[in-house]
Amino acid sequence: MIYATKNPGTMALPNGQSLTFERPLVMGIVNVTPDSFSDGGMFYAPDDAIKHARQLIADGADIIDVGGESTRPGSEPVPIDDETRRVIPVIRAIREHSPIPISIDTTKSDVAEEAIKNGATIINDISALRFDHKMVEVASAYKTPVVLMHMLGQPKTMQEAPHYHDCLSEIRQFFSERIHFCLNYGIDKNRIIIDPGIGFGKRLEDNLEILRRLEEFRMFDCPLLLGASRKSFISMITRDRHDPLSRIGGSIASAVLAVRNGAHIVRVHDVAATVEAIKVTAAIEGAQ
Ligand code: 7PJ
Repeated sequence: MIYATKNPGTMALPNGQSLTFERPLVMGIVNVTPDSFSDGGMFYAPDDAIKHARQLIADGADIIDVGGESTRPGSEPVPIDDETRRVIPVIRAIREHSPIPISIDTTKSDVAEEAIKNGATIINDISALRFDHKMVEVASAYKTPVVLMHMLGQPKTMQEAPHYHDCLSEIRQFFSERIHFCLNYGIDKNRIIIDPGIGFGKRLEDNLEILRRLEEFRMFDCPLLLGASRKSFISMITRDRHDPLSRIGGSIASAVLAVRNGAHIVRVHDVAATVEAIKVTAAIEGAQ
């Protein structure tokens, strides 16, 4: 088992807190979107999203990821004002309730900046700072860690026949380029988290290969984040009726395997079950 403890490290957050990678961290997802495919927009109303966030914190989340733009395959971009209006009340309410680190899942610099001003301390950008050229300036100015996620194409079209010569080496190439980009703009290497982007312009075989060979991404010496929770590749294996709520078993299996293969952070919907699965796996394997 490749535990994060073999390469312990901490990552400073702009508010004086830090993330410590002595054990795998669980990032709980709070969607504030009317069209999120995995929970059917169940948490659209800010009050519901806030309640949900509190539950995830009670369930043992280490980070709360707040997102106001659905990035499911085929989804349309959301105007900046709408996205801001969705996420800010939720971020403020979480911050009033708890000191838990909050990441803002957005590709827009204005949304990220407002989120940071209201208590977010991590930028989670599925475009790896490519879609908005000002994002890198915000990250650099506020000294927030950034999650650089790999995506082939754009959310609207990414699942239309994605193709790779060599998926793993192309993603590694991408990380190398994006890490250099960040360094050139004054972002500290120790504020960079990388994520191969399960489901973002990937075929089933690509997703499986990424999970199987996740360890290879540790060559960058950056914490590794993985998000497989309730994603559609699970249904392709289980051939269920594409009810995302039935993907829990597959999500847990993916999270446990991701940790075993070197992930420092797993991004999940089902925090309680994931925390339990990771603890039990670790105990069996003698890590705690
Ligand atoms: C991811 C994400 C992911 C990171 C989404 C969904 C789609 N951010 N935002 N990694 N996925 N870093 O939750 O299914 O995999 S939105």
